[in-house]
Amino acid sequence: MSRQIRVAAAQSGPIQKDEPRQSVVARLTAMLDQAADAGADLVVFTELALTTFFPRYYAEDRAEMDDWFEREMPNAATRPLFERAAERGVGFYLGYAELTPEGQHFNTSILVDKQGTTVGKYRKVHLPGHAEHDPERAFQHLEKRYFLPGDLGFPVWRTMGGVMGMCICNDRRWPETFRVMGLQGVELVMLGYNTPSVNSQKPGEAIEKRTFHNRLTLQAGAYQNATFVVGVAKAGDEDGHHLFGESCIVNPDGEIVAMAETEADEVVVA
Ligand code: CDV
Repeated sequence: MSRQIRVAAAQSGPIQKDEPRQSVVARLTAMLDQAADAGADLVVFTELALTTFFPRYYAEDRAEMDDWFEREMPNAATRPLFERAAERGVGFYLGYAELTPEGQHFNTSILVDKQGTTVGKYRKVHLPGHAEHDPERAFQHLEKRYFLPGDLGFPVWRTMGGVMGMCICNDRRWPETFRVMGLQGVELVMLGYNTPSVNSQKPGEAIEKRTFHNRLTLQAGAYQNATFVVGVAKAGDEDGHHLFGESCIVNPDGEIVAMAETEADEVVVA
């Protein structure tokens, strides 16, 4: 039986430190509308899609960072996105920083179906960076300080006409991420990323090598597991720190079938 799902990669342009959640959600909702107008069934947003990439900032007291986290989902700020998606009959993947009622912090993504019901949750397993301030680096990347490693594994969900999987950014660099989902018959893997254009420990590394590694991991993950992969960036300059774009949709032959051309909010569909 042939099945067709139209998927949109909704790349975010930069989010500055003081941009309120409401404004970010309005940007995401506008992209969701654009995707729905193009006939999309499913929209993939990025990692930590509601805020700037805050792990670049150091706080001695970790509790000072709790404002970047969501205590419930949906919440007052994000409800308009959930409502619009349900109105338009579009599912979505959304990355955000999760603070649980037990006080645990995770780098999380959720999968919401076309009725607006959250059907899946994933918590990032491969946390890059470091836990203590590191003066030797060109800039900080403190994911290991602010997040716990994900405790949900790499499940797949049978929803919206396919077998769906989720992962987040650095996860793409480990083959087992894709393989564990591949062994469960995954057909579409969604991944949001915030990847600095500069290597904080090797500032001379060419951007071409970094974007090559992005495409290499997404394309290999797709081909080796006969799955579609949707990789979605937050791109552009955040507070002087550049993140590369190149959000793309890869088919099970490992070919890129759609790619963003800008470093701004941009929707590409396949
Ligand atoms: N957000 C990330 O996980 N970023 C990493 C960087 C630090 C290498 C990545 O794999 O893109």
